[in-house]
Amino acid sequence: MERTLSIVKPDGVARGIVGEVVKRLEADNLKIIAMKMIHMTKAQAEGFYAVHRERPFFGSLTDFMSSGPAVVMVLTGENAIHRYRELMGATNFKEAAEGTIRRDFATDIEKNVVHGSDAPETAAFEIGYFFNAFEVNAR
Ligand code: FUP
Repeated sequence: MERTLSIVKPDGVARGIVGEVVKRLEADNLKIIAMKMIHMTKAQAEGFYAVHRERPFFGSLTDFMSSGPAVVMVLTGENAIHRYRELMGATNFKEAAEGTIRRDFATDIEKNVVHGSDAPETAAFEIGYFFNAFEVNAR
């Protein structure tokens, strides 16, 4: 069983598509074992996306991620990291496969509705960034 961190980003929350994202991941048999709504500060968004700090889009991305509430979830399932990224679709919604969350709902390469961890090491960092052990319901 693998774990991954999912975020419904501020654009997804503002547009009322949290339920749609949850419906799709549950329909794919990914299980939610932790979930909460947060509103990141700019500094918290910078910490989360620290790997991108040298990229030209870092300032804009962290402004966006701290612009409103987001829903963070821990998902579990076999091959959960890859399976959730398949549901999300490519970073650039224009390249995302048909039927993916980003293809159906993203409006912009930055405002692309959802985040999902891309590897076991990043998943562990990202889950620990938002949740402590008592908040993750592993039993
Ligand atoms: P992903 O793992 O699909 O979320 O993509 P990345 O980790 O490569 O990028 C993180 C976020 O940075 C993306 F969700 C959107 C944003 N981004 C841009 O705004 N411009 C870019 O050119 C690339 C990424």
